Amino acid sequence: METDNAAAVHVAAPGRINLIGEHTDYNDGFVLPAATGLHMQFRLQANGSPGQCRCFSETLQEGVSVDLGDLQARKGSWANYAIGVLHGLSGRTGGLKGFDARFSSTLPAGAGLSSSAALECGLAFGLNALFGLGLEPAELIALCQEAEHEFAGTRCGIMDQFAATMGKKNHFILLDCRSLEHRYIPSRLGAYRLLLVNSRVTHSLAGSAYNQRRRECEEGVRWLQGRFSGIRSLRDAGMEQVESFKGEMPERLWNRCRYVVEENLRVLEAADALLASDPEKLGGLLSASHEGLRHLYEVSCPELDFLADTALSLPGVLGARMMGGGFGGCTLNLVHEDALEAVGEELKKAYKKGFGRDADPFEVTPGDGVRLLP
Ligand code: GAF
Repeated sequence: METDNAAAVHVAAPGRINLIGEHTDYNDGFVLPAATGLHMQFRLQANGSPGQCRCFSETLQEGVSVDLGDLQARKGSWANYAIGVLHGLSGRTGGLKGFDARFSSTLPAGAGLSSSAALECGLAFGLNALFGLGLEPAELIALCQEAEHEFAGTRCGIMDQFAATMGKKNHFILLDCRSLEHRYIPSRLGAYRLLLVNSRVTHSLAGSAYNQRRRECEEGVRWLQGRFSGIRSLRDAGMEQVESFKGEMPERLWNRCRYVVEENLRVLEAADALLASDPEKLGGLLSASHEGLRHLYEVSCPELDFLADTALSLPGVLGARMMGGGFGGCTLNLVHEDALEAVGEELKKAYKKGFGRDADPFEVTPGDGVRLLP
């Protein structure tokens, strides 16, 4: 029932990279992400029905049909990201109607570049434009995060949806995840570039381990609140306060708290290093972040550790770390421009030898957030 004369809206929605600040967003802390140049593309058109919504993924060659009157989660389906967005939009506005959407992607799925945020943000932004719903970016970001929580079952922070929506070419976003105040920091890396290496590993445990880390942080906060006032989340804790629980708090919890407090400090230092165009300093912070994620927060995996360790042993590499939620996906490497190709090749060779798998290295630069295409 697609009407020929209904205007179509075209949208590009990027994924996200994160320079530093992993698992700090849901602790009300700081992050330093950017949108990627790689993105999903959407074509959206009203179909004249009151509530029949059809979404077709050209990449998966698979479509779903959803009725606005019956927005229920579907077990294990990518449709949940779309259903969650429709739920969020229809709870906030009265103007949503039936539509047909087609989308395709240049974002590698399962690589930890948040293709889910790209899908949510692209659909929300596109439908807001198509039906003139009048929602502000902050509302779109919030409803996309809710879609993840309530329909996909991941209690994620705000970073991915914020970066996918608010990204700016050649800039990182220093984001305070409590106030959502943010500042764009130019990507001044001198002669260095960012090389992502896709481990092509995805662990099925990732979702449940993610939610478990979040619960552990909440438990850590309850311990801290028993002794100190003014602590709403781990963002409010200082290292001396965490230190005072050493040997008292279960070690696992203490490690989680220590990691988050230290990572928040690293984000602020990294922003300063970027502003000062000091890649050496930045590289050290990236590698320290990896060590924390590996030993204290325990969200890395042998493949990511191997890729980060190997990268650091190569000439021209200033820093390397796992990126995103963990248990697979990509490492992020700060590499001299003259060594970019050699480092990629060496990592591919070593990874094949060590794990029998193909690693996929590619350069990334910060891109623009979700936008309309002509
Ligand atoms: C995932 C989540 F979606 C983000 O909110 C963030 O917590 C990240 O993991 C870890 O930093 O991408």
